[in-house]
Amino acid sequence: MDYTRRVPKEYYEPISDGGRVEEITYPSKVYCADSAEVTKRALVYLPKGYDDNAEEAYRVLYLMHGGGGNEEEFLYGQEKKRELLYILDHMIEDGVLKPLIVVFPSFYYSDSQSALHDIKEAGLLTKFYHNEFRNDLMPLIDSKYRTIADREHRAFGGFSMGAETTWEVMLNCLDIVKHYMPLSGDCWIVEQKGGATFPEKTSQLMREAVKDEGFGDMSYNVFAFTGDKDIAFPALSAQIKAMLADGWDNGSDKRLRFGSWEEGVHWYPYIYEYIYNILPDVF
Ligand code: FER
Repeated sequence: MDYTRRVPKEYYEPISDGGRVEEITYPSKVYCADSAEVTKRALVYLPKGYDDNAEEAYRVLYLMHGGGGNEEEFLYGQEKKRELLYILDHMIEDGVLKPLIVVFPSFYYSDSQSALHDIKEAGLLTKFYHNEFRNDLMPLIDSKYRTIADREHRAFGGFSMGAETTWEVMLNCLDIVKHYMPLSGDCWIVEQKGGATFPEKTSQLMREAVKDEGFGDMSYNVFAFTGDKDIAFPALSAQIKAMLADGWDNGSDKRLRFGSWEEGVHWYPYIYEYIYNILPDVF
């Protein structure tokens, strides 16, 4: 499969009747610390036609921002001209992508301001995020929207610290999510950037985590992508190499694919290119 196509230029411009974005808020807890109650916010992309087809149910992609970001970053980030929203609209309009729901949550919460600039604190939030996903966000999405509510039709992806979140969700939620899209970020189960410092140990601990949760036999589908000039390249590529040597890809029901984009750096416009290329094959 060719994953090196460029997002067509016109995809960065809005279409006249694309999807829409809703805001949701929901009760959650500070799972990484004292379990205090907090209100969280997420944005939900509903594809064109969602309101007309009362019978149709949709697949759901959860997409997590990177360090210092928030639930708006993927859609209304600094690179305003390159909004992912338009790209999704165009892909669906052109039949490249089946209509789907995309949920944009955040691992930060209202009192976690210091974690915006402290990568270690952010790492705690990403490590524990899977609890919020399983207990609070996913049930809400499945009750509020017309979703196909099974693991085959759920994907979780993210950029940088959102990729760290993605790996942690994989280790803890394989029973409810089959597809993963960690983009430009490694798994910090051993330590920060442990994919680079301890690739074999990272793979081994990941395997043990999956086994401990009773997920040892479950199928999965992982698309890990980054750029060859990305600051996450050394960590992610070393981790994937160790995982492949460790048998994480069996070629059929356990799939782990790695992609590296020429000249790609650690920023959203490249992430959009990866999503454009791989999303049609993720589900
Ligand atoms: C990585 C490289 C960089 C990574 C995260 C970062 C989770 C994040 C950097 C930052 O937010 O400053 O491999 O993996």
